[in-house]
Amino acid sequence: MKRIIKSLTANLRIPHNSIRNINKTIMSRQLQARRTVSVCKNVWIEFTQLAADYKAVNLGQGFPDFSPPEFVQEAFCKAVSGGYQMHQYTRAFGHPPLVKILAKFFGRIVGHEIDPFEDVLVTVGAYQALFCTFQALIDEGDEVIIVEPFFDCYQPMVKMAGGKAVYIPLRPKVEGSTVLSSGDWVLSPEELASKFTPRTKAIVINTPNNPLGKVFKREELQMIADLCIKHDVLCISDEVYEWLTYDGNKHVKIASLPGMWERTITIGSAGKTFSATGWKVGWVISSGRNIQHMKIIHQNCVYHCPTAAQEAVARGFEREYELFGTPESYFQQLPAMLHQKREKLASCLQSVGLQPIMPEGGYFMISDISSVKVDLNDQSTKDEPYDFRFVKWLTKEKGLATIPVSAFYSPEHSTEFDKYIRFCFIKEDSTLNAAVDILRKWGQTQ
Ligand code: IK2
Repeated sequence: MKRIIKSLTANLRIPHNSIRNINKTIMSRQLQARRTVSVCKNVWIEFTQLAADYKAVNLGQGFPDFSPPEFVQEAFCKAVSGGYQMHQYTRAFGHPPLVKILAKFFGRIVGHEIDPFEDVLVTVGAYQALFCTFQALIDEGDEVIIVEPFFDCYQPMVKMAGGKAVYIPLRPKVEGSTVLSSGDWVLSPEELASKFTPRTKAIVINTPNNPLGKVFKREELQMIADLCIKHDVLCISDEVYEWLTYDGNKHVKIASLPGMWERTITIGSAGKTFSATGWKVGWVISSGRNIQHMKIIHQNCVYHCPTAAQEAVARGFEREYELFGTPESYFQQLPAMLHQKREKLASCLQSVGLQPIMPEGGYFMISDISSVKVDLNDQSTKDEPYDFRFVKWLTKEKGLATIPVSAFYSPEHSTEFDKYIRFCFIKEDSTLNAAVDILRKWGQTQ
């Protein structure tokens, strides 16, 4: 290529740099597909790298820094040493033992018979479940209502499908007052109703919510369900933290409400369920009428998911099916363990004036930074939202990594919510203690 450019420039008597520049412009114009423009920034990539660069105590990204329970680890080891089949392709839309137990397990909870081969699709984590859902069901010009704060990938995924995101924020019940529980963040029924138009195709909810920790109550879900039925709209319900609820709060599946099975797409994650985020096993459960379209996206992007991980997750669910509701169930033990970690983090944040919003579920806690006085004089971040600057400062200057909460909001609402940061508490006690030490020391210097 270099030689061709040299000979061309010599013959035409023009500086060969300008040919190279023209060439570069043409290449970049051809290279980037329009759907990827404006969706290139990603909070996980940026802040995970920052935490690593500064070797910070990491309460940023949501993953446990401890191993999954023994029974799923053993199931995984057994799978990989169990013969050639576990190392080869399995059924494209889900390993048969896994789809069977998912159908049996969730059929009992939803109160609706679930067909393992028609109504379930196994995906590469909940991420791919979301991707298949948006690609399969959202068309050019469709409107998708997204409840804020929302897991950040909903926005680019709706955009890449050609849809238009319409946002509605959960707000503290009493404006201006200090609200201490995620349960006090609510939707305005009137505001929500006003977001539905003839172009609305779907609404996306996430319960328990990341980052807020809100667990939607039955009445709140009923209000959403009534609007979905009235306007013939789908509900995409991201329930990856479904087993993690505290203080007697109960996770309710919107698919279980009358008239909602046919129009709800429920998304789950083995990564969150069994504390094994690296396995990347997720699923979508819905009526086969909806799943059939997601299968088309799935077969044309990943085709199938790793067999051994699916086998291990199947064994995990089979065990949990038998132990359901007993103290031996991991779905009881994990929230009990996390409850203690939640208390430890909350009391530390309170003591240093970083007022936490107590999560009813999930494994994140957001905290109000508006009363903390720090000198954010880093010029390189001066055009960024306040919480982005704060988190960068905290990581670089104090060695503690967190996540800015405005990343979970649309551009139109992000400035209203840029005085919060998110802490992840599914961490070893030693990691939480290290974070507590940093916060206490910093508190003493204020
Ligand atoms: N949906 C929600 C609500 C999630 O929180 C996640 C994973 N998030 O973890 C990163 C973080 O918030 O720190 C997913 C979907 C994706 O799940 P999976 O890992 O199964 O793809």
